[in-house]
Amino acid sequence: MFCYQCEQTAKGLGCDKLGVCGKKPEVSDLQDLLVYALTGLGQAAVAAKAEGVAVPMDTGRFFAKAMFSTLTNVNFDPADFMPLILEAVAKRDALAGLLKAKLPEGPATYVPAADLAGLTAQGAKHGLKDIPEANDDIRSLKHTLIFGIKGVAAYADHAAILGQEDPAVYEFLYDGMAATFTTDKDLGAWVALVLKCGEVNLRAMELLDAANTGAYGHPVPTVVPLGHKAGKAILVSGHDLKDLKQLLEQTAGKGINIYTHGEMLPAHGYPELKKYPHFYGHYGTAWQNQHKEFAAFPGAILMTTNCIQKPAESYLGSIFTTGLVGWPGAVHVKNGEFGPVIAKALAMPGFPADEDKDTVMTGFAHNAVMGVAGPVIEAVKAGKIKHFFLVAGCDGAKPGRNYYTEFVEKAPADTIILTLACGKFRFFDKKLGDIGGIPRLLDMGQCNDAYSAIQVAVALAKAFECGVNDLPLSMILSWYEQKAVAILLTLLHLGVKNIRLGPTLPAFLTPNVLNFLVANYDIKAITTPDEDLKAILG
Ligand code: SF4
Ligand code: SF3
Repeated sequence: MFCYQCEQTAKGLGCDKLGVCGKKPEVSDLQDLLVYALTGLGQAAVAAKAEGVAVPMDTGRFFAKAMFSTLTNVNFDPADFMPLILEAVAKRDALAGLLKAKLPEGPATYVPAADLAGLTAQGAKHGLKDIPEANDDIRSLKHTLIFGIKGVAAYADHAAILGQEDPAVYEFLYDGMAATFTTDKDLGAWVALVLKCGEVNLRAMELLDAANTGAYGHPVPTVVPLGHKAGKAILVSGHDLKDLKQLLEQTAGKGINIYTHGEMLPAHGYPELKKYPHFYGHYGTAWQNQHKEFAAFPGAILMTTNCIQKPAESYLGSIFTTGLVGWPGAVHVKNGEFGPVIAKALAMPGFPADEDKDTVMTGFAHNAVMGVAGPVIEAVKAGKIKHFFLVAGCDGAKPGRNYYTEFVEKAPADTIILTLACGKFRFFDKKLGDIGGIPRLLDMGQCNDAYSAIQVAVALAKAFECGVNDLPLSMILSWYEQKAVAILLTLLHLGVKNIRLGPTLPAFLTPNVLNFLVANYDIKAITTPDEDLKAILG
């Protein structure tokens, strides 16, 4: 195995014996083989386009789903990868059968082994390091593209689940993956392709925004309790709002309260979700604290997407996976078929008594923020708001991530903090007060709601008749997995400069690629909150 797609990669170089995330070599090799098989499907789709043969929409949907299953902390179950590999090859062959051209040797002609052990052995020969490329910098960009595509695929899959699709997004997934096996592009062409991935990700996030708001309404500012009510309980984690909606429907009137965990927190702001009286509050913090927090939860737990960690024995029997998520030994239920989760919750003790704790606010997505754009612009003009910080991105286990807590604590009282994704759990319950009625801490949503932050930045730039880079706005980002890679590429595609990124820079960027980003985008690594605040605010 060799994997360095996420921020916690071993020694900042790569996991080659066992993933720091818990991914075993077998799963890593099978994921590599799935990516290889999908590259072959991508090559067939590119050839089909050249011959004017239409690629079925469901091929794109499958491609996104399969790619998403290789993202960090999604699926750790070797058995789940065999059907995906076989389906990728079957779809490739179905397409190839319609073509006049002969497909090139390699991923497009690969024949899968008959069993899991054989597939694993094949996967060991088709890893990231086996992609044909002699130039280190281009290899770095090829890997960046693959990781960015995993992020795009994740958002495209989420959007497709709610019926929002764009064939142009799927086409890019094919083109991009097929390109990783070409050797005729120079460095400049590779930079352009990686930025194009950011452009396509913006479209995928736009589709997902339309999907979520179309199905459940525009989020509204909402107070979310962090305590609990006496009674049976189910905890829902991950990003998939449809799973949550179906669970809310299926538990109505059953005496079970539903709590969100991690990236599901912003779901409380959606009108069509918040209307359920048994959709009560939020429990716990970010994904890396599962062991402690899940062990103490007295009900069933449902993981709808990333990030799952190895379940502790104490709650292996009460954690359920759905959709693309898998952990060997944890019960998997089909999307929407939550009977076993409900039965488990009813059999478990639940919370013995009410407990009032603090509350937090969410629901400041683009529609809600645009609704107060007038007062915000006035406050900026009057000098009451001096600066906006987008402190956003993933959380993780590294101690260096305290930077983000401290940064928010130290940001002056005349600044506003916009946040999104699970990195917010470092500071989401801080009482930062308000500026003339505008809360200083605005939770815009999940990681994909970076789309909201972009919409707001563009609207502010329009109001002040300047470019986004000229706004009193700084982006302080934390990354962990490949959705964050895709978002970063979107921001670069939009020409956003001066991004501060941490806690460490991606291992897959060579010094030359990094220098290019520094020279063209002034992207920098975080230093200390004091130094960075001083540099930004002068
Ligand atoms: Fe290592 Fe991250 Fe890959 Fe897991 S996903 S194997 S932690 S680089
Ligand atoms: Fe978090 Fe996994 Fe990235 Fe959606 S839940 S942001 S890390």
